[in-house]
Amino acid sequence: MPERAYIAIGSNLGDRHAYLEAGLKEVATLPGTHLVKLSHAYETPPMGPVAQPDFLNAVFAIETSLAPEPLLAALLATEKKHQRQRRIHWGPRTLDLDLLLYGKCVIESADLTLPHPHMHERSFVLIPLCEITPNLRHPVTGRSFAEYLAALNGSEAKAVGPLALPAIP
Ligand code: PH2
Ligand code: MG
Ligand code: MG
Repeated sequence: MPERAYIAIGSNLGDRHAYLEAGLKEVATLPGTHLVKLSHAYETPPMGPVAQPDFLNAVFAIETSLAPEPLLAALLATEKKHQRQRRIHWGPRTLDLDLLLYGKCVIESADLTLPHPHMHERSFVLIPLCEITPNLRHPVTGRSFAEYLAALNGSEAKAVGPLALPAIP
């Protein structure tokens, strides 16, 4: 049975818009996969301890018949293809693809934690997520992501326009 998965995409190096569109297209055209929802791109100040350029962030939903682990492997392979280098933890990156949710799956393995353990703390994830699915709830806590977003203060993110949709084959 295909499942709906939510993915956060981000970039803060080089042509950020082009990296987001390339990453989106590659994920949306994986085998057994299609795009169902896509947020605007948002310009967001860097969160965390590393001083670095502003990010472009977005969230999209796919329907996929890939299982969570092969989907994660495909996301990491796509990051790698786009010159993603893992030198600084939480440092600048050309392309970041984070698996947020896979249906209502709860997984805690060495490589994969679902739901994403920090998604409900990050306005750069919650703002685009709530744009595309305002009523979605956290599968473990049952709390809506809109409530998590409302509880954050200083949630700064500016919508900076649409991303080009990949051609649907
Ligand atoms: N990603 C990080 C660290 N900080 N800040 C913003 N605004 N957007 C991100 O995607 C982001 C971040 C590590 O993945
Ligand atoms: Mg990541
Ligand atoms: Mg990330």
